[in-house]
Amino acid sequence: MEDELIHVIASELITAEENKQSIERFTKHRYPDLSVEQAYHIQEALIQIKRMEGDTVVAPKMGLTSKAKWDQMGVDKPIYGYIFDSMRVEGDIEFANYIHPKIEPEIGIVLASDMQGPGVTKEDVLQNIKYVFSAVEVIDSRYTDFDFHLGDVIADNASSKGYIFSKEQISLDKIDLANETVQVTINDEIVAEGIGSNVLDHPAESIAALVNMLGANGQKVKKGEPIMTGGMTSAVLIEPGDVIKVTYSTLPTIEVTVK
Ligand code: OOG
Ligand code: MG
Repeated sequence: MEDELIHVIASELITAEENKQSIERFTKHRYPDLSVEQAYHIQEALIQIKRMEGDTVVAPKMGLTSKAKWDQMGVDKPIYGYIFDSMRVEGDIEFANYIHPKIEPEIGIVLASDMQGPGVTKEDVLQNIKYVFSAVEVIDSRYTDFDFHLGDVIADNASSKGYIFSKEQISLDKIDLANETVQVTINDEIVAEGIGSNVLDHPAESIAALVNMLGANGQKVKKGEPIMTGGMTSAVLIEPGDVIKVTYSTLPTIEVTVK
């Protein structure tokens, strides 16, 4: 795929985000053969545009790491994207900033030292965890009705748009990552429930997958980056007025309202 075309697609995604106007997935008519490799080139171009506009990358993130998400989205491979400084949600979730926001409960991990793949295992990651935190991701696909194929969602930076992190840092000896449970309520009604092992059997496996995917491009995962390991449940649409409560078995509870 030519550089110019990569840039055109990245720009269309940025425009959709800025105008809060969803677009048709590229694989539907225009680029039915969009490959994973091409899609990551588009994602890189999109990240570059955001950087040039003055935004800062906070961390990579993993996506599509649980069967719940695969079944919901019709896609069955883990992917990565990036979160930016401007995406941090402070106070309420402002509905007007999004096209059609959904929330996901996630386990976050910070590494103690840099890691580079290939060949990194879950065990390697478990030896190198600085601390764990709880997260709520607010995803907002730029595609109409969240209708996308793998290439589309990779190009779209894995639907990244918002995130809330717990302030407390939990040390690894205080938590059993695979058995950590989560319950999401909206207006006191249970809307989703999950467990850490939903995430590629173990959230540390998700970090290993990230390290190995980035390693294939000669990139590291850096110490200190707050990395979301992927939704533990299917994602839930939210609406103005919703009071969201995400309760974990060990990690800090996160509560937020949609305005
Ligand atoms: C892709 C979002 C991927 C996750 O945690 O699975 C992601 C989507 O479902 O729109 O962030
Ligand atoms: Mg996510």
